[in-house]
Amino acid sequence: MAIDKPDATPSELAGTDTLDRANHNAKVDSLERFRSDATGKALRTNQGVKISDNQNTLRVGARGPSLLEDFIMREKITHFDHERIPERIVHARGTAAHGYFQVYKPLGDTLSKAGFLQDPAKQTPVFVRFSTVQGPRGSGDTVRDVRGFAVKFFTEEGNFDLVGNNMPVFFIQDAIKFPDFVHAVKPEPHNEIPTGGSAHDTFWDFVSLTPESAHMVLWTMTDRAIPVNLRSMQGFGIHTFRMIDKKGVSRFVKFHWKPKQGVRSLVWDEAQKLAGKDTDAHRRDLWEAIESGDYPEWELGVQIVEEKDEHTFDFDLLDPTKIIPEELVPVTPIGKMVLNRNPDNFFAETEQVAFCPAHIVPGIDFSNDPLLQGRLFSYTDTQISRLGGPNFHEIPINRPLAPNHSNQRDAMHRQRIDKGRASYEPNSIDGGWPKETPPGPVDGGFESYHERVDAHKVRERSESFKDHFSQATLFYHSLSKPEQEHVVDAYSFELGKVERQWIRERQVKEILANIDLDLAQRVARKIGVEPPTAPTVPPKKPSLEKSPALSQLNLLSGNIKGFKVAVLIADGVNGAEVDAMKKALKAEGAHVKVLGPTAGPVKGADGKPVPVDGSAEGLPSVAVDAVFVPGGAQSVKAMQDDGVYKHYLLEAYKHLKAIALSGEAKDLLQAVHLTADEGLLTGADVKALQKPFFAAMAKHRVWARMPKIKSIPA
Ligand code: HDE
Repeated sequence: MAIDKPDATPSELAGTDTLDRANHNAKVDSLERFRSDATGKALRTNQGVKISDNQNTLRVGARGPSLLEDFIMREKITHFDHERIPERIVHARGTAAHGYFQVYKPLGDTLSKAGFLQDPAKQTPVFVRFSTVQGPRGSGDTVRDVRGFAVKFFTEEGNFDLVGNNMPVFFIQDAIKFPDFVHAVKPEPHNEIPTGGSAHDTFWDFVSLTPESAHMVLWTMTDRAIPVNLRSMQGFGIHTFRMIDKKGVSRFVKFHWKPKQGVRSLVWDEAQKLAGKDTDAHRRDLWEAIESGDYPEWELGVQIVEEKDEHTFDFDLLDPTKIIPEELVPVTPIGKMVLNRNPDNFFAETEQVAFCPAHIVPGIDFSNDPLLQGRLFSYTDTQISRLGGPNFHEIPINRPLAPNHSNQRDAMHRQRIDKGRASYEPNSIDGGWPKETPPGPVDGGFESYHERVDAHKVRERSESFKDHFSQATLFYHSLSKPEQEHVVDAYSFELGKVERQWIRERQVKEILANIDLDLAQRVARKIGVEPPTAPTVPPKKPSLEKSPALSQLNLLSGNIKGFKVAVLIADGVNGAEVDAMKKALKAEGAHVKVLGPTAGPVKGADGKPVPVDGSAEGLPSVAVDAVFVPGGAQSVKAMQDDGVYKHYLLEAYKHLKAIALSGEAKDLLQAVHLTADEGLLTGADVKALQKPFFAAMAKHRVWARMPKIKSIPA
C-alpha cells in the first residue's frame, strides 16, 4: 500500500536552513504507523551525551585528517561493526508474530494439570516463529523445504515451547545423526550451492543411504514443502510427549496445529518464480494479513494414547519417523491460537527468540523418543554461541512472564542486578529463599513422570524402529492423483539435479521401489535410470490402506477467507464492476489487489479515476490465488494488446487458478487462446460470476485443467 509522505526531498530533510522541520515532522507523525519510541527525544550517544552534529566526523580543518578523539564517530562505527550475530545453524530464515492461546475447556481431570490448560476465559500470550530449514537468513521463502513451526507459550507457570514443524515426521530416528543429516542437506561445502534447496548430491547421497529417512523425504517431495503461505500450514510436535493430569495419570500425546484457513500449497513452477519475484513472499503475506486485521488462527489438537495402549500399534510411538494415523487415534481439539500482532523489531524479537523443546511446564513431560532426548540438550547449547552466553533468557522476548528467581549468577550479558549475599541453597542468611515448591495438582513444582526404566546401557536401536517403508507407502497411497503427480515431478526434478548416477539409482531402487513400485518406475524413466522391477525389502502388510486425513485436498477450509485476488484493470474499465467485485470479495474475507498498467490510478469508462493497489508487473500472478477481469470495452482492448496482461492470465491458468472474466473481458479468451473451463469463467456481470468464481476458488486449484498443462499418464 502506498503511504503518502509530505513533500520534502532528502536534501531538504538533511538541511537545516530552509525547511520548516517542526512542520514536516508533525506531518510525518500523523502518517507513520510504526513509530519509534525516540519521538520527541534528543539524539544521544550510548552513554547519554546529547549529540550536536551527526553529519561530520571531527577533523583537522574542513579538508584535513579525522581525529581518533572523535568518540561519537567511533562509538557509532564500533557498534555498527558488531550489529550481526551468528544466524541459526538450521532454521535461519524465519518470521514471527505475537498472539494468544485459549483452551476450550479445563483439562486438569482428563489430560493435563498445566495451568494454561484450565481456564477457557484465559488468553495465554504466545510468540510464534515460522522458518525454513536449509537456507541462510536472506534466502527465499518459497523454496522446497520443511517449515519450522515454533510456539512459545508465556504461561503463568513458566514458558512452554512447542518447537515443531509443518510435517508430522522427521528424517532420522536418533539425535546423533542430526549433524550428518544437516551437513548433507546444507549447501555443499566447496561452492556453497544450492541455497535453500535439497536438489543436490550430498543430500540424496545421505538419504539414499539412510532408509529411515524415506517417509520424511516423501513428505518433502509433496506440496507440503511449498506452502502457499504460512497461514495455511499444519503444525506438528512430531515426537510423542506425555501429559500428566491432576491425579498424576500420564498419557502419551502427539500435538497437531490445524489452520482455520485450510491447508494449501503452491505449485512448483509458481514456488520457483515467486522465490525470485518476491523473496519475502511468506513473511510479507503473514505481516500484511495481521496488519489488515485478518488474524490467522489454528486449532491445537492432541492424539491421546493411554499408557496401557503404548504397544498396540504396528510402529513404535517413540519413533519420530512415524505418525499415528488419525483414523486410528482421532485428533481431539483442545484450544485455539490467534496471531494478532506483528513484532516491533525483527532483530530484537524474531532473531533473538530462543526456543527449546526442554522448556516445559508441570503437566507436560517428555517421552523417550531418542530424537527428542537429543534436542533437549541441543537448543540451549546452541543459544550460548548464537546469543553470546547463558543469560539469553533475560532478552525481553525470551523472558518468562512467571517470576524466575534462582541462584544462577553472573555470566556474559547479565541484565538482572541480583541483590543479597546468599546465591546458594540451602542458606540461612536470606531465610532460605528462594525455596523449592513440592509438586502438586495445582501450581506445584515440576516433577518428572516416575517412569520405570529397567534395561542395559546399550548403543542400539529397538527392533520396533526397523520398518522404514510401510508408512511412506500409506502416505503415498493416501494422496490424491494430482498430489501424486506432484510427488513424481518433485523426485524427478531433485534427482535430475544429482550428478552422480549411482546416487540416483540407489534412491530409486533401494528407497522408492520399497515405497511404491510404480512411483519408482516413473521417476526412474524421468531421470535416466533403469526402472526397478521389484522392491528390495519384502513389503509389510499394511494395517491401513489409506489415511484420508493425509491428503491436503481433504483439508481445505471450504471458503475463500484470506485468499488474495487480483483485479486487472486498464483505462476505460467499468469502475462499478471493480467496486462490486471488491465488495463481494471483502464480504467473504478475501484480500483484493486492484492492478493497473502502472502504479498510478486508472481512468474509468465514466471518466472517474479508479484507484489501484499497484501494477500488474509489481504484483505478478504467482503472488495471488485468483484473477478477476472486469468489463469495459476500452480496458479489455488495451489488455488484448498487452503482453503483461496476457502473460498474467496465461500464467494464472497454467498454475490452475480460478479466473473470472466479466462482460467484454470474455474477449480476452481469444487473445490468449484459451477456452472456458470449470475455473475459467465468463459471465455478463459480477452478480452472475460471483458464486461460481468463489466456488472455484474455494477448491484452491482447477485440478481438471491439469491434463491440459502437461501430459499425464493414465
Ligand atoms: Fe531443531 N534445532 N533440531 N528440530 N528446530 C534448531 O536451535 C536440533 C528437530 C526446529 O524458530 C536449533 O535455536 C537437533 C526436529 C525448529 O528459532 C538447533 C535435532 C524438529 C527450529 C536444533 C533437531 C525441529 C529448530 C538451531 C535432532 C521438529 C527453529 C537454532 C535431534 C519437531 C526454532 C536453534 C526457531 C532449531 C537442533 C531436530 C524443529 C541447532 C539436534 C525433529 C522449528 O539447536
